[in-house]
Amino acid sequence: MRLVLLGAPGSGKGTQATRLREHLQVPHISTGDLLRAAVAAGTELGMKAKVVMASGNLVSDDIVLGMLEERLLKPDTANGFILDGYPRNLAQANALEKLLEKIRQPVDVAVQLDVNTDLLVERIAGRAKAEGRADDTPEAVRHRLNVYNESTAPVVDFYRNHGSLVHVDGVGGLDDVFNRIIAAISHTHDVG
Ligand code: B4P
Repeated sequence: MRLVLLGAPGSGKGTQATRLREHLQVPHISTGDLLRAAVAAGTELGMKAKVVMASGNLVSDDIVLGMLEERLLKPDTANGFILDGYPRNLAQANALEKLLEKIRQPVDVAVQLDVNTDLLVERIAGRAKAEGRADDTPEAVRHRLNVYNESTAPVVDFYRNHGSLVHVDGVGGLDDVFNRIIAAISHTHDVG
């Protein structure tokens, strides 16, 4: 199963991807996590990404694609993967399509998690208290939501046009949302 998880910041992508990884037995690849690991390791790429992420902007397409390509080429992706946080704009969507064509692993399904803005802000404020992530400050969150609406929302149409999009209501308990995702993707593969 090759699945792309789409949704605004705070829509539950990372949260649900962790559960889907267990259920589908394929790796969870989060570009946010890859970038945060590079920041924590203090690599040159991490130093560049740190400031951009804290401001709520997108890290440059070249950097993220290079990082993603390296990760997708690891042998554990042979049976599929869950992609979380990528693609975030149309250039990334096109780059991903080319890359996956090259490795003959096209996307099976793109899941868009729908959550209203008030709830997104509330969830991220909760995480800010719990984890203190640098990009969860009110200013950065406002900016991330604007970036999402301008750059990432068109990616939903990209997958709709490819016929691989499913919408899932992301409001509700973690188990409820998870069960909705499983039901929504069950037509693509045997997902148990
Ligand atoms: P990400 O790490 O992708 O962060 P995110 O959009 O906030 O989503 P995340 O997955 O972490 O949160 P979730 O919705 O699960 O990106 C961070 C930054 O990295 C970006 O701003 C950008 O700078 C950079 N970046 C990443 N990918 C990039 C790319 N492709 N190109 C360029 N730059 C890139 O959860 C949020 C909160 O909601 C959590 O506290 C969770 O517990 C809670 N929650 C989730 N589901 C819930 C539910 N059902 N009910 C109640 N709470 C829930």
